[in-house]
Amino acid sequence: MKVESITLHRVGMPLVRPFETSFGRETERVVLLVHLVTDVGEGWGECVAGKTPGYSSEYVEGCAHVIEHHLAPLLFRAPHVRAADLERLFAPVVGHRMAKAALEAAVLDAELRASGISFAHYLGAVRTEVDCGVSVGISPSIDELLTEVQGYVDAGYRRIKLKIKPGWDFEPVRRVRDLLGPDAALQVDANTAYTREDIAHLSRLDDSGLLLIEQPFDEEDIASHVVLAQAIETPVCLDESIVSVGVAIDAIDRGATSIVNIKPGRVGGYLPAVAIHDACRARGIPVWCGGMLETGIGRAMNVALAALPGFTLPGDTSASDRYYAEDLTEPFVLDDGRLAVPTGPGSGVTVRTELVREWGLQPPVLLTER
Ligand code: SMG
Ligand code: MG
Repeated sequence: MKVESITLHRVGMPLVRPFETSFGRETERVVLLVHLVTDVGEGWGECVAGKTPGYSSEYVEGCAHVIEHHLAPLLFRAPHVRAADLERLFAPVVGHRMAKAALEAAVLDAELRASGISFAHYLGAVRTEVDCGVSVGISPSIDELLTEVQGYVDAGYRRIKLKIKPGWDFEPVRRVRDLLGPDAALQVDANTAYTREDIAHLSRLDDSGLLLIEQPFDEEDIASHVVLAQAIETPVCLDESIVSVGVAIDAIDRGATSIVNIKPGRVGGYLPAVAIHDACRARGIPVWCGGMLETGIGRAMNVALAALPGFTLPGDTSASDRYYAEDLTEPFVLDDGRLAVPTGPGSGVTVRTELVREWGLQPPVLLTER
């Protein structure tokens, strides 16, 4: 297909409650959306970068800049664009995976809508619904944390993930374990808040029977994760570190990670995400689908990805109402702790363009071939 125009929308989405991690507290998500118009139809993609470079070096304005000045021109210049060719087409731009992933999602959406194929079918899904977990932020107090967790248990979530940081680890984790009982699926995510010196301290988490500990150390510090994995019983799972299939294989081979969090935005798109899934599956490494507070646009695609056979653990694929009172698409609603995988062409959801306009933080930017 030929890409005719790309419109960038910056949308402000109020969160139903603040979300606090080891690197900051958010009350609103600023979302960059890309809307592609092609000769065969339209597609939408969501960029997972945050407003600030807190989770990763990428952030909304950086992504918008690299799309406008470096990636969009490559798309406009290509006579025939196919999602499967994008990794090669975008190769002149180093890194910027979240920006590339947003465009890849929009290209895939347009391509699949035009051919009447769903994301799930195209990616290789084997399930019609996926088990859902929920990510619980750092709370002002343990009592408030327990109330929030109980609400998610009542809603039916099949796994709880707690954000941790130094000073907010064993005690909240132990109290949540007591609340949930010994058999409930519970895991923690440190978002790089610890260092190798904390290994003895982190080994105390073994008492809480966790499914895994996610990314305690710096994203570039694979070596310390190897040392941790040898020192504790709790499985180590990498998130931020896994930026490509090559890094995934290296981290697995070195024993740094025995479970992998796959986020399409972090790895450059859904096709690289499938490649990581395949590499993990070939090595007997379970994977699960991470989340970046996606609106229904990204959520629909993530749910399709989470239906692939290697996704054997519940993902951070929670319902729309975990973050948003109103979603930018039809809402994703939990049914017995699961979300249904969309079956319609492309992402299978319809973007509420009136809301995109109404919640726009600035006028949309239209890009065309110059
Ligand atoms: O979408 O439910 C979600 C968010 C899940 O905790 C979550 N994501 O490191 O895994 C992670 C964090 C990063 C989000 S910070 C913006
Ligand atoms: Mg994480």
